[in-house]
Amino acid sequence: MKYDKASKNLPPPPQSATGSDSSNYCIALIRPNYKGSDLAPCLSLGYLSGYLKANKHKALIIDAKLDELSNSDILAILKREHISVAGITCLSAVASETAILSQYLKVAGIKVIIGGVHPTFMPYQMLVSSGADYVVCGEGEIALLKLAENNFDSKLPDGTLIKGVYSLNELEDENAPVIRADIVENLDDIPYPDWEQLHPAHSAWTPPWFIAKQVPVVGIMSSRGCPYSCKFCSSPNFYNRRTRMRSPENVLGEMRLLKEKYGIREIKFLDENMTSDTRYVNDLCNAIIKSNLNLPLFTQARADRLDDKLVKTMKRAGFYNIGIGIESASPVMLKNMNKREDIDTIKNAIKVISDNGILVAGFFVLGMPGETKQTIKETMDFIMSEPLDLINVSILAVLPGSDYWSELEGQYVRALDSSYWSQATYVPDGLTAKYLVDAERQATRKFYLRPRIIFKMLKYIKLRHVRHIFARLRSMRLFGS
Ligand code: B12
Ligand code: SF4
Repeated sequence: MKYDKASKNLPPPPQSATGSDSSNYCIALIRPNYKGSDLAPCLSLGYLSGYLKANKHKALIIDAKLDELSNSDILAILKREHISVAGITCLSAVASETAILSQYLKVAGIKVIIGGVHPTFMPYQMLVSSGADYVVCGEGEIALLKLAENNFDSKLPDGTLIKGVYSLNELEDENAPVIRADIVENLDDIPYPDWEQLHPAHSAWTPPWFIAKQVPVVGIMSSRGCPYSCKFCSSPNFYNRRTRMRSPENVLGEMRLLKEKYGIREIKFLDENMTSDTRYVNDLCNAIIKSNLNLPLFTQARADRLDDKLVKTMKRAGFYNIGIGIESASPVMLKNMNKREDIDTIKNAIKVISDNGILVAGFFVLGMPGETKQTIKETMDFIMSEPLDLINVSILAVLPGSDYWSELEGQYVRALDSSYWSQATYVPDGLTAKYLVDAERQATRKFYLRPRIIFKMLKYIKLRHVRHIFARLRSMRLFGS
């Protein structure tokens, strides 16, 4: 069922509010509203809803960010649909919005369960700040289904607790050990995300950098996890440095569904590190080529997991844009952050992608431990001299779950409010926060304010994204302060 946000003209509530009516939702799965210009379908909620549905439980997805809903709008929907349990998804960047929403729903007597990357790494703090009944640590499919089957109580009839589900009764303080929820080992056993409720063709979805060959564009994932250990990244600790892949047929089935049922015209692979298994990507690309789906594709990959042969196959499959996490052009910095790549490998990957006529996007992070004016200059020179088509330069945000979170403890401000993601909260010795912010702005401006780049970008900008573009450009410090 779909609610109509604009008119608040909600569908009539189900006949029975007792839970016995099979059409009743057992839970609302919610993405809180937050400020920010990038917008992608919330796959977490889609996967959880799809998994519940396949196991005969019905969830209502409420994407408060997409539909610009306030907390009282969310509560109104819950009341009208007679839903008494809310599952909220939470990234660290929305920890405070999540806590406020949870407190609001608790006052109205709603049971609240919070899952996602942030509560996985900060379960105690999340429970305290939000007043939620439970947090779920790790991947949520199995734990949430068990909760649904057990009337949303973590205590099972045999007296044991559902694995990975915690209340304040089990956690004494922030150092209390937690174990993660059980995972579905074979990703093909997880149904496709509940695309019906994610509204994949919605005009508000924005591709990174707002460039697309075709619209509508959405993101999917062919794998979960990454075997590397970059110190600034939280994924290695979330997935325990393991990668699980869906079969090429399974991925292709989802791509076909998105194209044929929902009219999707372009797909972004959101995998942490799509090419970690090059044989797999090769097989997937060959399956895509054979399928004649003809969808433009883009993704992110590690430089050391790309060679000319693979890039050529990726191009034939439809990849027209490949992003690389370059982070820094300084060998010292690459070593410090445990990137396990050298600068020649990175340069070679840029050349291979570019020579094959594919757009190359580079991601850079300034301000990691050891950064100096000299290493920043090396990165800036690199940005201006390499054949990159797009860049994203950001300042290190020390992420819960990343190695730096514990390694740098006491040396950065753990505020996690909205300023955390745009300001320098960790400042390496010898630099200032202002220096980092200025360097970020300067690198972005110098790169983008060139005719070659502007004309190239204009080719890919779609009308439907224009209203988001200025906010994004401001957040990239392309203009404004
Ligand atoms: C798509 C994406 C986005 C999208 C939207 C994400 C969203 N969900 O709202 C956009 C582009 C908007 C985005 C923005 C940002 N992102 Co982002 N993004 C991703 C990406 C590439 C995929 C996320 C995804 O769909 N995963 C697939 C799903 C299935 O996994 P999942 O979300 O973890 O969900 C599972 C569990 O966590 C759990 N779960 C999740 N929610 C719930 C809820 C309940 C009730 C339960 C029981 C369980 C549960 O069950 C799910 C299924 O197993 C990830 C990297 C990655 N590959 O995961 C980064 C990632 C999530 N992003 C990250 C970051 C840092 C950001 C930004 C801060 C970047 C920035 N500086 O602006 C912003 C923050 C935006 C915001 N305010 O929320 C970090 C998060 C780290 C952290 N500690 O929070 C990640 C992990 C990248 C990384 N490795 O560092 N992002
Ligand atoms: S930054 Fe990329 S390669 Fe490094 S650990 Fe994270 S996902 Fe893996």
